[in-house]
Order: sequence, then C-alpha cells, then structure tokens
Amino acid sequence: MTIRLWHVAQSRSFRVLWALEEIGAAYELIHCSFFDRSLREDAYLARSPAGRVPAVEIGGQTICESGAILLYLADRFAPHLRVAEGARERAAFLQALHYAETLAAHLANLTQHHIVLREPSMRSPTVMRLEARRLENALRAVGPDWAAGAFSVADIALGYAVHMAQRFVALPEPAAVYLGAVHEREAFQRALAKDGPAQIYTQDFYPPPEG
Ligand SMILES: N[C@@H](CCC(=O)N[C@@H](CS)C(=O)NCC(=O)O)C(=O)O
Repeated sequence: MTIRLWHVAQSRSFRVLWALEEIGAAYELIHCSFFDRSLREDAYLARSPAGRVPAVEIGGQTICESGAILLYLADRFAPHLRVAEGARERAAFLQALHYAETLAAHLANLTQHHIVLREPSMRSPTVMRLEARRLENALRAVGPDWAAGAFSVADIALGYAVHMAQRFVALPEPAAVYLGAVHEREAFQRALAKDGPAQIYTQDFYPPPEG
C-alpha cells in the first residue's frame, strides 16, 4: 500500500513523520515549502482544505489534521500505539491527543509574533509575553510518564508540542523529564534526521520581550 506524507520541516507534519517511523511503515515523504504557493494550489487544497500540513494519502485515500491522522494510523496499522475503545485509559489517551493542540495554539501564536510577522511594528510584545506565560502554565499538566500508561500516538502529538515549546519557554521540570524520554526514542531520532532543512525556526530560543 502506498503512503505519502506532505511535510514541511519543523511543522506539525513532524508528528506524522515520527508516527510512520514508530510504525515502521514504508512511505514517500514529500517535502513542501511555506515560501512558494504550492500549498495554495487546487491540487493541494483538495488534500487539505486550509492549505495546511500535514496531509497524507493512504492507499488512495486522503486525510489531513495531524491528530486524526495519528489515530487513523494507529487504528489501521499499529494498535499498540493507541488505547482501544472501552479501556479505562482511553479517556486519558484522547485527552492527551487533543491537549497537544492546546499547546500548539500557543506555539502558533508565538511563532506568528516572533517569526512570521517580520516588521517589529506588527508584533505585539504583550501577546508574546502573554502567550509564553499561557504556554508555560499549560505545560504544567505534562509529566514524566507516558500520557496513557504506555507510549502511544498521544505522546507523539504531545511530545512534538513539548519539543517545540522549549524554543519559547523554560520547561517546567516534569515536562523536561518527559521530553528527555521522547528524545531517546529511536523513531523520534530517525524522524528528526528526515525532517529537512529548517523552514521556520533558526534560533534555539526566542525569549519573550522585556517588560
Ligand atoms: N490542526 C491542524 C493544524 C495544521 C497547521 O496549522 N499546520 C501548520 C504548520 S504547523 C501550517 O500548515 N501552516 C501553514 C499556514 O498556516 O498557511 C493539524 O494538527 O494538522
């Protein structure tokens, strides 16, 4: 079966790249760019209506939204990477899978203000400080254990968000320990090696403005 992933380095499509490495699936990685118009062309919008990454094609079927893709991949190819319906840990599993987007919303705002908005007059120091604080608070829910007892695609969603968060805030200790375990996973390291040249972040750390 052919699996294709449309990917931009350092973006949420890394989650799917990492999941495919965890699964050990054969796949084609299509490196895309935010700087040409390719994600706004009709052919791509048919895969991802908002022109976002990731999008995947699996056996001729297309799906976007990283959380949905992770769950779909686990259901279809890797049941050991999800908690089955009816199991007690299912609630924690779903919560973590979606909590990753709570973190990602702050990351997206911080990315806009630190990086995408190039003119200093367009940036809001207030938003930068506020979003960094809100991200730090949200990270307090992340601890050293895997989200639902055993490593799952929820940890892929969450682990990627914590990995990106370290560019904007000092991680609370439990989240830092969790990230250490993420970084040790061989599939994570293989995905990182395939991620491609930096497209978004060129600094290791983007401090909130003074004030
Ligand atoms: N909830 C979506 C968000 C997708 C998303 O916003 N992706 C970003 C990269 S992290 C993107 O493609 N941005 C390009 C744009 O906003 O035009 C998901 O998890 O897949």
